[in-house]
Amino acid sequence: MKTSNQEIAELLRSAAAALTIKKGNLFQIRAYETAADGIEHLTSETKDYWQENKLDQIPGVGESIRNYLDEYFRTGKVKHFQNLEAGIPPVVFELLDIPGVGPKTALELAKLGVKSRVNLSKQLNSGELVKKGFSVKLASKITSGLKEADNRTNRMLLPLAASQSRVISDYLKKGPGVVACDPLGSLRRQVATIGDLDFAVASKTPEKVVDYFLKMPGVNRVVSQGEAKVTVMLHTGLHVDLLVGDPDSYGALLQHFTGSKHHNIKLRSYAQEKGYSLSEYGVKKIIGKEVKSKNKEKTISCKTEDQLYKLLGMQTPAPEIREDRGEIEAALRYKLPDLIKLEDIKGDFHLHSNFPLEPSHGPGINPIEEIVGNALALGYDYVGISDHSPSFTKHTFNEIKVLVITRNNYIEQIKSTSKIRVLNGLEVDILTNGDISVPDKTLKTLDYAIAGVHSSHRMAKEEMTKRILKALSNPYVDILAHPTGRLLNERESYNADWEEVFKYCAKNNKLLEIDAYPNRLDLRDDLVKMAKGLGCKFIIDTDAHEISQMEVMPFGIAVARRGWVEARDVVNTWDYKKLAKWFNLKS
Ligand code: DGT
Ligand code: CA
Ligand code: CA
Repeated sequence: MKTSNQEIAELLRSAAAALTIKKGNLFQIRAYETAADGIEHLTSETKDYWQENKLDQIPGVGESIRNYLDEYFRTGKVKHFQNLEAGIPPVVFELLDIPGVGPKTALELAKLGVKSRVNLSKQLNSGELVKKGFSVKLASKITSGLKEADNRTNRMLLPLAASQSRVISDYLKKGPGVVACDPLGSLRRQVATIGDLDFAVASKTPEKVVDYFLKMPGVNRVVSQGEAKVTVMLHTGLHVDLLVGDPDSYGALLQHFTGSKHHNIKLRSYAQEKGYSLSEYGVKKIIGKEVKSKNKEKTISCKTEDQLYKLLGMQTPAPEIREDRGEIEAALRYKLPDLIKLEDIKGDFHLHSNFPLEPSHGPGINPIEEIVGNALALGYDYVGISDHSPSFTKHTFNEIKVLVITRNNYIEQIKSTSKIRVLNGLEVDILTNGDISVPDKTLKTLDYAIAGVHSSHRMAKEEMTKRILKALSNPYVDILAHPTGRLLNERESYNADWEEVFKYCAKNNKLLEIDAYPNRLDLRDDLVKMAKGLGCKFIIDTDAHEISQMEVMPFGIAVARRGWVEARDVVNTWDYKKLAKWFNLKS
């Protein structure tokens, strides 16, 4: 039975597609899609929720879907879904996964004789589909969609990886003779997506720890096994690597298994020049041309990572920056950056409320007062509300103005009674020609504006660069929202000349947003580092549409740290006075 969250989400999406094709109830279709989204973003497995009788805690899953999920976990199928899908060629469901292919297009492709994804690709390349009457424009859209799908890796997002890893660590820590246990690899480096989980354990009895690990609930099969190391696959399909090492050399094991591979390779060759040999088993002194001896006495004790780096005459780089992007050189000069920490954050600026603004994109679900209350509970000094602006296509400029002014007045009232500073912002759209979806005279009434690309992501690089630069040239735009627009495992980054955009931002005091939402994190760490190098300032915020999502801030901090960002580079670590000056607000 397929039980990963991804697979359950697909099950629901297929049902939604079948309903769409059969012209079913729109609310029901939406309900399946919402449930699929909720499940995809869970930090635990749906099956665990089911086993613990907690399906009702999954956001977006109502009673009827709960019953279907229950039937699925009990019997491996959902009768109702099978009935819905009856009569629809199976290839339709296979094609739905391709960006740009919806249920109706998939059905049309099936009717035109497409047999599989591979066959679709063939018929597109040979021009056969278009000859059969398929739209040229759609054909080209699907061709790029297929390319995008091929590049997808389906790596796990950080929140799920972190919560799975906690369960495994908790288990391992109770193992026989376990002195310490740490999750390492890309999770410790806080990479936005995780391939597999890696654990190190310090113990004098490695065989016993390996045996114990193999008995962990959820282990499906052993992929490979040695005396002190083992790789297993869980029922969810996830791979887990375990390495057990001597507590005296645990620092070397931590260092090795944290990686990254490139960092390790560089560090090892540097160590060699200094006369040391590094490995997961420990640090050894090289005498002459050879590692002096394999026996244990010659191994240099190295209980912590700090000892290892100190031995090599350098600072310990934070795990997040161990990517061979200059950190070894900086560590040798004792010039590592003082990376930003979660505690440095004094407020969140990208938050959506349920204020009736008739917005262009999804509103939030909480009233502004609740968001402000939650910001206070999180210990913030200030909070900015940034609803999507009123829909540009459905309103005249004058109507937009009236809606915004109504909201301004409402927020003014909240400002006057709130215990923390409240800022009145909007998230506005960067239209295809670079114009902003809200007129200047209305933008002027706000404390700040975040501008983002929310449509036509597929523009050519030069055009997109021009579009963004034009938007940023608007004097009332303060922040470039979620640059690159990627959605992890879903949508690729859009193309732009980032160097040009960043130079413009640095020169004109435009902030770059690091959107902490875990499937976005779309100002990627490599771009953050480049922007920082060019002198840009940042704002890290959560893009929360529900107050519990305000807790995703650590993922944004992780990206910032991976991009070498210090607290002083991030405006929402500043005190209100300095911040007010930046945004030209009354202090
Ligand atoms: P992932 O799992 O794809 O998200 O990325 P990582 O970094 O967790 O990679 P993984 O699980 O293959 O290996 C964990 C760590 O083990 C890696 O960060 C560094 C170390 N390592 C793995 N392969 C090599 C290697 O070929 N050479 C060196 N020096 N270290 C390696
Ligand atoms: Ca890994
Ligand atoms: Ca691994």
